[in-house]
Formats: sequence, C-alpha cells, structure tokens
Amino acid sequence: MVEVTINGQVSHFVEGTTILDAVRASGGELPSLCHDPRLKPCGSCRLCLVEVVGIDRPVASCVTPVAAGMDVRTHTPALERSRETLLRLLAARYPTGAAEALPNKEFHRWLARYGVKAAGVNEPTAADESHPYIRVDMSQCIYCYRCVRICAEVQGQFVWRVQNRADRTRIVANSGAPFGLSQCVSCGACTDTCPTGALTDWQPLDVGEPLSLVRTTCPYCGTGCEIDAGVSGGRLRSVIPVQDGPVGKGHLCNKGRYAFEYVSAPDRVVHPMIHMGDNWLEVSWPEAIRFVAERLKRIRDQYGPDSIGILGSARATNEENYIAQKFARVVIGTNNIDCCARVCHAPTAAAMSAMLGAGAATNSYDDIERARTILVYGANPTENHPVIGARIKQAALRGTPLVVVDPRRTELADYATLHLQICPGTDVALLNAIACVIVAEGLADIDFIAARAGDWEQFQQFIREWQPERVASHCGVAHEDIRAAARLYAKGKPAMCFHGLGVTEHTQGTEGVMCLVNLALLTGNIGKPGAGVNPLRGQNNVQGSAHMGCEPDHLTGYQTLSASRELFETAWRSPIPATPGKNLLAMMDDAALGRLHALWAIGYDILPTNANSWQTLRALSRINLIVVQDLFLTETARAAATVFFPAASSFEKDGTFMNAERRVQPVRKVIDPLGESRPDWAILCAVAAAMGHPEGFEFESAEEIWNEIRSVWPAGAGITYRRLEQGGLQWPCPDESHPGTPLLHEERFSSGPRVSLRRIEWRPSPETTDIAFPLRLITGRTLFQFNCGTMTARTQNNFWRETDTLDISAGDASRYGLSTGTKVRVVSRYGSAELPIRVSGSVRSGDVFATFHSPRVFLNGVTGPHRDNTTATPEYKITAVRLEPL
Ligand SMILES: Nc1nc2c(c(=O)[nH]1)N[C@H]1C(S)=C(S)[C@@H](COP(=O)(O)OP(=O)(O)OC[C@H]3O[C@@H](n4cnc5c(=O)[nH]c(N)nc54)[C@H](O)[C@@H]3O)O[C@H]1N2
Ligand SMILES: Nc1nc2c(c(=O)[nH]1)N[C@H]1C(S)=C(S)[C@@H](COP(=O)(O)OP(=O)(O)OC[C@H]3O[C@@H](n4cnc5c(=O)[nH]c(N)nc54)[C@H](O)[C@@H]3O)O[C@H]1N2
Ligand SMILES: [Mo]
Repeated sequence: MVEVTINGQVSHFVEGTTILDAVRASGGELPSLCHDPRLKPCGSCRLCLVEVVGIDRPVASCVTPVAAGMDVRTHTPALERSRETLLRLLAARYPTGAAEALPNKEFHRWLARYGVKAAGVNEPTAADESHPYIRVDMSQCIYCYRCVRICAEVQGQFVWRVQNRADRTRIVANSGAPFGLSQCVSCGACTDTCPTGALTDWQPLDVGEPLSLVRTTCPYCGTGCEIDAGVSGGRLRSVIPVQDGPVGKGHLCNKGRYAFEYVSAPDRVVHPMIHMGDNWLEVSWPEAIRFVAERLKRIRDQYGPDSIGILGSARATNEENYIAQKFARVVIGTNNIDCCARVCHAPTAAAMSAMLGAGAATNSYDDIERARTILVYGANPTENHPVIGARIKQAALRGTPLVVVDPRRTELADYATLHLQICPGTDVALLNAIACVIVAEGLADIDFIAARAGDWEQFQQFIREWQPERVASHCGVAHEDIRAAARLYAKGKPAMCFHGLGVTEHTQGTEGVMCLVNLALLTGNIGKPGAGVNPLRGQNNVQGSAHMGCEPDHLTGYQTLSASRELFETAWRSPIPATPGKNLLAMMDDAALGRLHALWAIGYDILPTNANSWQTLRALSRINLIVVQDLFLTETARAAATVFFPAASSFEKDGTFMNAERRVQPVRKVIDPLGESRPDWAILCAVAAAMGHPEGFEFESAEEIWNEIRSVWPAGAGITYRRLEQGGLQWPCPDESHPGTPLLHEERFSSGPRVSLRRIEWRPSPETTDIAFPLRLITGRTLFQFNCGTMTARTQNNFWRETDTLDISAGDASRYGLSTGTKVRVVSRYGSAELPIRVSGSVRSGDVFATFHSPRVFLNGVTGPHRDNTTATPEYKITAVRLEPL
C-alpha cells in the first residue's frame, strides 16, 4: 500500500493503482472521455489531467500510477479552465441538440457539468441505420477510439477501424460496408462504452432511457452473466452489462444484451388454456388447475404413478426445478423426472462424477487468464458462450497456445495454434492417441499420478496400443498433429480444457468425457488454477435443473437416490418411490408402447429438439394428457398438448440460476408477470394443493424454497439469498462463513484421495454413410438463435439468421450443383427436412452442418435413434444423409 494525498486528504492505495482510480475510489469526481476500466488506459483525451506537487506539468491521471508520498490536486482553477477549453473545442463541431437527446452519455454529462453548449451542425446523412439494435452517427464522434479499442480488446472482433489521419480521420465499420452488414456480432460493447451519441442503442432513442435498473442474471446460456435490466412504464426496456459482474466483467453477448423482446412478444400466452376439439380455450387458473389435478389423479389411480412423467426446465430457476422433482416424487410418487441436461451434458455429469466424484466443472472462468494452454474440445464458445469465447480469443491473441478439436473450422480454430479437424465420432480414438503420446514421450506427470491416480500400470499397458499412426486415418487428422496436440497440452501447464457437445452427443459421449478426464489426470492438470476439465453447460440453468434433482437417479445436490433417500424422506416427511425412474428417452419409449399416460413438460420443447422427431411425435401422440408450461405455444404444445400453463419469464420472478462454473446467482423480479402468467413454482404448488397434497408445497416466496433446498443439500447450505447480493457463490459452500469454491479437487478429489484412469475402447458410431446416404450431417448451433428458437426467433435477431441453413463445402456444393440460397431436401434413414444451402469454408468435404433452431425446418426430423451408451443422450452429431434437389 502507498500513502497518497488527494486534495489534502490522505489515503492508502494498492501499488499500481492509477491516480484516476484512486480519485474515483475515494469518491472524487474526475472527468475523462477516453477512459473505460475495461480497456487499457491510453491517456489521450487530456480531460483527466491532474497536478502533482513536484512535477512541472499536469499528468494524465488514467495512465499515471500513484506513488508513495504523492500529493495530487484534481480541480485547481488552471485544470478546470483547461478542461472547459477542451470541451469547448470538442463541442464546436458537435451537433446541437445531440447532447439533450441522450443526457446520460458521458460526454453529454460533462458538457452540462461545465456549462458548454454544442455548436456544430446536424448532419443527419452521416447516420448509418442498418443495424437492428445500434444506431451509428459519426457526426457525433469525438475520436476517443473507445469503440475501436473495446471491439478489439474485449470482444476481439475488430469491426471498428480508424481510416485516414489527422483532420480526415474517420471511424468506420470494417470494409466500409453498412454497419449492419459488417462482421459485427452485436455484443453492444461499443455503444456501451461510447461517451457520445455516435454509437447508441435504438432503445433509448425509441422509448427513452429506462427509469430504473434491476440487477439480475441473463436468461440465455450457462455462462451466467449478470445484467442490469432497465424498466420504465412497467416494461422491460433495455439490458446492459453489470460492470462488476463476476462472470461478464462488464461484457455481454448479443442475446443477453438485445434479444429480450420475446418477453413482451404479442403471441406470448398469458392465460391458462385447455385444448378442446380443435381449439384452445382460455380458462381460469382454478379451472386449469382443477382439470390437471383431477386428470393426474385419475391416471395415477388407474395406471400407477410410473405412468406419469415430468420434465423440469433448464430455463427455470433452481427453486422451480426443486419443486418439480419434489412434486414428482412426493405428490405423484414417481422418479420419472428428467430435464434437458439429458440431451446435452448428462454424459459429462456421469463421467466426471464417476471419475472425480463431482459431475461439474473443476475450475472457474477466471482461470482462462491463468491457463498457459487452452484446449477447446468439441465446443464453439464464440457462438454458444460468447463472453467466454471472447475471453479465450483474447488469451489466444496474447499468445496463449490454443488447441481446437472440431470437425468444423470454427471461429476459434482461426485463432488456434493447432486445429484438429476430426471426423465426427472418433474422439475416443483421438483422445486415446493423445494419451498414448503423453505416456510414450514421458510427458505424464508421474508425481501427480503416483500421489493421486490409480490403475496406472494397467493404463500404460492399454494405452500403448493407441499410437497416433494407428488412429490418424480414422480420425481424419495427421498423426503429427496428434503428437503436436499432446505436447502442447502436456507441456504448457497449467492447461485448461473446455468441452462441449461435440464430445457428449455421441454413442460414446460419457466415455469421451472420461478420456478428457484421463488427459487431465495424466498431466496433473486437475486441482490447480488455470487447469481442469470444464464443460460449457448449455442453458442458463441446465446445471441447476439437474442439480436440483430433475434426474431419475438423483436428488437435490446430485445426491444419488440410493445414498440419500433417508435424508430426503425425513425432510419431506414422505416416502420416496422405490421404482427406478425413467429418463426422457425412456419415457418416450414407454409412451410409444402406450405405457406413459401423462407428461408435464415445463419449459422444454421436446418435439423439435429431441432427436428423431417422428418417433417423438408418435410417442407423444399416444400420451393421454400432456401439460405444457411455457411462455409460448411450443411445437410440443401445438402438436400434442391438452393443457397449457402460462409461465412467468425469468424477468418476472425471483429465484436463482446456477452457471457452468457452479456459481449460484440471483434472479430478480424486474417486472410483473405478463397477463395471468405465474412463476413455475407457484403453478406446481397450486396443483399439489389441488391434488390434496398441500403440505410441503406451501411456499410464499422463492427464498423460502431456497432455504429448504439448503437444508437438504449440504454443499449448498452456506449459500443464502443475503450472501448472493454480493455477486453469487460457487458450491461447495457448506456454511455461511464459507467463501465458496472456485477450484475443485485441490488436495483430494470429491470422491477421495485417489481416482482411477479409465481404459476405454473406441467403438465407431453405428450411424454409417453408404451409397444411399453418402454425407455426414453434424448438427449444432449459431450465435444469433437459441435452441428451439422460441425466444430469439421473436426478436430482431432474425435479421442475421432467419432460417437454419445447410452448410456445405465448396467442393461438394459444386459436385451437387448447389449454391448458397438453393433449397434442398436433406434425407436420412429416419426422415427429411428442407432448408437452404450455405456454401461454407468451415466444413470439410463429406460433412454437412445444420442448426436446429427453426421450427419451419424441423431439422430433428432427420436425426436418428442412436444414444449414448451410459446416459441415453441422443447422437445429434452424426447422421448419414443425402441431398435431394427440390
Ligand atoms: N447462440 C447460441 N448459444 C447457445 C445455444 C444456442 O442454441 N445458441 N445453446 C446452448 C446450449 S443448450 C448448449 S448445450 C450449448 C452448446 O454449446 P456447444 O457445446 O459449443 O454446442 P454445439 O454447437 O452443438 O457443438 C459444439 C461443436 O462440436 C463440434 N462437433 C460435432 N461433432 C463433433 C465430434 O464428433 N467431435 C468433436 N470434437 N467435435 C464435434 C461441432 O462442429 C460444434 O462446433 O450452447 C448454449 N449456447
Ligand atoms: N439436432 C440437434 N438437436 C438438439 C441439439 C443439437 O445439438 N442438435 N441440442 C440439444 C440440447 S443440448 C438442448 S439443451 C435442447 C434444447 O431444447 P429446449 O430445452 O426445448 O430448448 P430451449 O430453447 O432452451 O427452451 C425450452 C423452452 O423454455 C421456455 N422458457 C424460457 N424461460 C422459461 C421459464 O422461465 N419457464 C418456463 N416454464 N419456460 C421457459 C422457452 O420458451 C422454450 O420453449 O435441444 C437439443 N436438440
Ligand atoms: Mo443444451
């Protein structure tokens, strides 16, 4: 700490603190225009100059660190005069009226504060209005370059460029094309930092600045960025990043920042409805609840509790998912409860809990900056977890070696030291070969293995057979590259692995993740900062919904039914059914055989998202009672539901989400539930009461539910709502003085002191290409749309991505006589779908890629029946197809 005097006041600061930060930290106000804490300081605007006793000339406070004994003056008459002069110079050319239109912009605030009026001409022609969310008017640019810097330094997109020099300097979107057509990923960072009216969101221009901000958590992906939601007139108006959010650190992606219009979409369903004849009839809540309660009772009495299945929601809160599984087990009396972790990272949870004792990410996002090598395995974070993707991209730009394993050339592959463009479904072979190199070349961490890993002898024996030369042709990767990847990962410690669905959504999904854990164990990359095995979990609360017990074999806290039954029976004062529960896939199998009579799907649109949709449709159509609880009439609801319960969105209720780094974060009510919609937990509790089981479901608030969760989940016991006010807590957090756990398995594994290396044989996918089906379809996602599309497709994100496309290599396209925009029929052994072609350099000849976001395309009409051999997760990543012209 150094002692500094600021305007006569003595204070202490950490060494390296800049004068500007010191002044602001001690509550002082100091104008600046080029500064943003998210950026490297540049000291160019001269507004933050201060006088330091003993130094002749004023210094730029944003680039000058404090020093012991420094005596700083921030507001001498000379400094204030020079600030006013600077502002006058800038205002001379600044359009009149611009400052009044957006009084909250930084430059506009300083103009007002120093009593300076803009005197320039308005040049409306300078405006670029081609972007759906951002208005550009460079006649209001003051050349602070914050947009250029944030786009490069935070998002890594390099859209904004400086053109020309001196008087003719202009800032333009790359290539000078209209901004809306540029490489912009619409993260909003530039408008967020722009201190003038040059870059602004349309929102405040259209509907005015919000009157208040409510801090909550983003409703989209498992990254879990905190957001400030702007409200006025009882409506959600804007979203901006929380500057001190532990995850986003003042950054968001397009969806979190802008794609919230779904909340007030005109077709949001806001009344309970019952399907009668060919129509949906709006009914009252008591009517809808009575109807469902009676039908469920009747079905339970007639066919038994296991003829009913419930699906929790990866989009709803922890509290709601806790109630969903408690409802299934206590009120219905079945373990038939699942959620869409099943089709996603269930293999990760299974593999990691089997091997390490905890089924969740070992490390935290903050380790990205600590890692000395990053392995991105079967994941596409710049599109699917963009805030994490941007951090990984920045690490690569700084020179951290990056290895990407993906059959497609993803954006990160462009930044990678090494991209292994693997043939889909050959990961176990490839990972074994990497392990083989690590062992054979003496790169294994023998001390770590001796202390903490078992079955080392047997593993060495086994892995010897997996030389890269043997697997290279199966994997479609050069054996030299496999060796190079092994060396990068094993030598550049700590090495951090992020993985995604490219590993899990396969017949060997669970085993693939086990192979990744093997690599971390072999190299001692576990239990250390900057290392570990880290699944990039899918939705906002998919980690939480499974963790709360929306899984047939697990109770809250991922505690197994077999081990924790007694704890829960005591807490719930109710027996827990003994019959093993069915997962989603098994429920569908049962339904197809006429054995599942009721299904309650909460925030999960299974028809378009489950693989092999036609089979799903056949199954659904045999179920007597389907209740869909959602914001919208989903495809499942349209095709097969009898009752629709309108749920409140995450902006309309309190609760918590759990992100992919095990962080529990608050979800706060920003606006009232739209229409008659209700929080999911309230609906479940009302049905419990109507079924004659109010006890255990008489909650008044989400916090009351959370406190019950804490009482049955020892590793979460210390996470109170009050503590969450300070920015979320990572479990394990066993008591209220525990700080939370950013890093797992440090001294010992969750399951004990030693864990075993796994010997896993590679078994090729049963889905093979042949003359009739010569191409391999890979499915996945894209930046601007989200999963079943119910939310993003109701926003202006359609501007960038109106429909799913079939990405094909240029060579294959010309072979089939196809070009971008041509519509084709993709046909598999299971069904077909029609969608336009997009010729793309990202896929290899023989592979095609498509997203599954658009209900018009219904891509899962094409995918097949194969499943992970441990968790039943569908093999979405490989389907043999052919293309037919239309
Ligand atoms: N914009 C956007 N973001 C999302 C979502 C969204 O729909 N849109 N969905 C959210 C959800 S639910 C999830 S689960 C996450 C998923 O996030 P990711 O795990 O990144 O999901 P995918 O894009 O499905 O697949 C990742 C990558 O796996 C590659 N891959 C395919 N087959 C193989 C293979 O055999 N081996 C290897 N090594 N790689 C393979 C694909 O080419 C793809 O680039 O994203 C979340 N975030
Ligand atoms: N071909 C192919 N198919 C896939 C995949 C793939 O890679 N390829 N990936 C799979 C994966 S990983 C996943 S996770 C699934 C995703 O499949 P889904 O879970 O069906 O998709 P989501 O879009 O995440 O959202 C589900 C629903 O939740 C609703 N919702 C949002 N908030 C709330 C709320 O607070 N309460 C309630 N009740 N509802 C709410 C939304 O309106 C939406 O209808 O798709 C799977 N399907
Ligand atoms: Mo997912």
